[in-house]
Amino acid sequence: MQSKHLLTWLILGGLLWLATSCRIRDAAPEAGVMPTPVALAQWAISAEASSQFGFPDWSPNRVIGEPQVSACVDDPRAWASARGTGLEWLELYYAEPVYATEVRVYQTFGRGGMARVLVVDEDGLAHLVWEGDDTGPCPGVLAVSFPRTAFRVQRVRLEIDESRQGFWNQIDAVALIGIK
Ligand SMILES: [Ca+2]
Repeated sequence: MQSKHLLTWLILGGLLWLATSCRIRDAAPEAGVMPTPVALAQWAISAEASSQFGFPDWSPNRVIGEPQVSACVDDPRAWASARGTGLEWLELYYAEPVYATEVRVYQTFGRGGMARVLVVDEDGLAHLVWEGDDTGPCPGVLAVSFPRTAFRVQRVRLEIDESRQGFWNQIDAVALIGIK
């Protein structure tokens, strides 16, 4: 008789446990399975430009890595174009592809020529994320924030119109921020 009762209680307990665990699973599908997004800030690992004032000083290689210049000054550790008077571009490459949310351009001389910022998807298509007049102080950072891209980004393109100020717009470093 006692063992019969025990069996009944065990069956009831088992059913209750099943019902509870099913409810938990329904309420939180995939819980604990989704990978945690990781925000990543990167410095460029290589760079190319439309022109360069010199090599290796003032070349696009001088935009690789973290910022080095802390004043508004002509400094060979930043990129400078050959002429400082016309349309130029600078392209930066990054180690990790990310769903991009921000680009930061560290400018250390003659700020005012930045015209467009684009992020490039994995098919090589460039997407405009900023266009305008860059009126911030020198030295200073143009920080461009935008909704997280639906595609992964490993390359940033800057378009610079140096006819705006008729002078060199030197760039020391460029950061790409996004979700890995
Ligand atoms: Ca630099």
